[in-house]
Order: sequence, then structure tokens, then C-alpha cells
Amino acid sequence: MTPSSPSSPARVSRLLLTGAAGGLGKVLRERLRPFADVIRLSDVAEMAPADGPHEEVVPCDLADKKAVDALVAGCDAIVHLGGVSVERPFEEILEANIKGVFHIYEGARRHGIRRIVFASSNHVIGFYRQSERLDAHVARRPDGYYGLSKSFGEDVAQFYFDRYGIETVSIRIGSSFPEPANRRMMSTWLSYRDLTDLVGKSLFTPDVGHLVVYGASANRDQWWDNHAAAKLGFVPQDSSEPFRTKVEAQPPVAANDPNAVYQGGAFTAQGPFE
Ligand code: NAI
Ligand code: 15L
Repeated sequence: MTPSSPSSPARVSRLLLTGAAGGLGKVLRERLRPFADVIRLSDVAEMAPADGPHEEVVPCDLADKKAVDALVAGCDAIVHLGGVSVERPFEEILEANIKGVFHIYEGARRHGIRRIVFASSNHVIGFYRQSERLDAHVARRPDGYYGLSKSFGEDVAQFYFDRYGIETVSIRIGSSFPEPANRRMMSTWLSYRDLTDLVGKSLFTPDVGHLVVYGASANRDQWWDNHAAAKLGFVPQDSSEPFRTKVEAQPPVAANDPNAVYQGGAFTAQGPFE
């Protein structure tokens, strides 16, 4: 890795971005460009072709261990976004998220990769109430199979640091979309600008070990004490406040609606899938 200087950001030779066809993958495909000579873009879904020599497009199913091993070879760092991003039957989560994250770390171990940024989720703590304020050390309370898979991913990250010294920042992303879509997201929203800054700092801050942080902008009503992110020098620049009038024009949510009770909102009430 090349350290940063006032004129040029830190960068790696080849950065692997999984989940590159997804919502955040498309955003980071553009915005992480200054951080790598080449970005290797991967997904099981169709991706736009490489836009020049600074991009490589490599389709891959994360459930395929051999394919993931080949995907990881030659990279210097990984931003792991790929996987099922909503609540789904366990069997789907098992393939993409649980086997997928294991394959990524095994590939990293085998090919000497020292830094991973893992897209964890607020759904690892989704069964806490919205009245509670949490830091990154609270016991996890996953709100479904998806949240369980992200909880597993955080454990895998800790294990691969303790056993093999591979460093990870696990970002418990709140809601990263162009704008907050509902009242709950007024607290959980993470702007794309803040996301990009957080991912960049997670790639290049030295000596993070396995660090768990929350991914939220500087929203007025915060549920998360994100002091752990100070280690990265992350100070969010955006806030959901400019969207308040628009969001509060939506019909009110009943006080006992999961969207108004739990941090994980509607995810807490999904399933069973029979
Ligand atoms: P997304 O669903 O738009 O993108 C995920 C991508 O992973 C998709 O393009 C999908 O094709 C790919 N994928 C799924 N199964 C795969 C497999 N077996 N092999 C290879 N690729 C596979 O999700 P989004 O919003 O872009 O999120 C990116 C990551 O961030 C996900 O891991 C998600 O769980 C996490 N996250 C996102 C949040 C958000 O607000 N957008 C909040 C919390 C976490
Ligand atoms: C997530 O983990 C999902 O990937 C995303 O689609 C949103 O549902 C987000 O959490 C959220 O909680 O708003």
C-alpha cells in the first residue's frame, strides 16, 4: 500500500470490490477509483463492461470456493459488499453470505491479503429498541437470517485477525441510499459521500486489528455511539435533516409498528419462510 500525502490519497495496486453490480457497488466503483491503480469488480449479476485499464470485470459466485480463490489472487485489499442484502430464506443466505464470507477470508489467507473492509449491517443489532443507544461493543441481537449472516461475518473477521493477522473494518451500515426513504432512516441514513470516506479510511488506517464501526451520517436522532470510528478519523459530513420535511409528510407509523419500535425495523418481523 502507498501511504497518503497532501497531494495524493493512499492507494493499492489492485483492489477487489465484490457486489459491484449492486446499489453500493455501483457507487463505490466510481468513488473508490482514486484509491487503486486497478479495481477488480466482481458480482454474480451482470456488470457494466470495464471502463478502461483501471478496471477488471470478473463474474463470480461467492458460493464457489475455487472461483473465489481465483478472484482474490493478485489483489492487495478487498471491499466485500457481495451477498444477499435483505432478509431471505436461510438456504439463500447460507450460500451467498455465510459460505461467501468464508471463501473471501480463505482466499485472503491463501493469497496474503492483509486488509478487508466488510459490509456488515445494522441488522446484527436489529432487535434493540430505537430508544436504546448502542456502541460497537454491545452484544449482538440479529434480527433475522440476514442479520445472523452479518454477525457470522464479523466473527469470521475477528477469527482471521486473531489467527492470521488479517485486518478488517466491519462497517455496520445503517441505510445507505440517495436519501432517507422513511422515518426510521432519518436515524440510520448514511450518505454516499460519508460511505465513501468511511470505506477509504477503513482501507488505509494502520493497525485496526478487527474494528467494528457504525456507518451512519451525522443525523440528528442518533441510536449509535460511534466513538470506535474515531480510530479511523471518520467524521461524517452529511445529515438526514435536509430530508425531514419530505419524510415527515409520509403517513404516520403506528407506535407498535416494528418500524417504530426496533432498530432493525421491518426486518424483525419477516419470516418464517415455510
Ligand atoms: P445489493 O443487493 O444492491 O448488492 C449486493 C450485490 O451482491 C448484488 O449485486 C448481488 O448480485 C451480489 N450477490 C448476491 N449474491 C451473490 C453471490 N452468491 N455471489 C456474488 N455476488 C452476489 O446491496 P447493496 O445495498 O449494494 O449493499 C451492499 C452490501 O452492503 C451488502 O453486503 C449489504 O448487506 C450491505 N449493507 C447495505 C446497506 C444499505 O443500506 N445499502 C445497509 C447495511 C448493509
Ligand atoms: C440493510 O442491511 C440492507 O442491506 C438495506 O437494503 C437496508 O434495508 C438497510 O439494511 C436498512 O436497514 O435500512
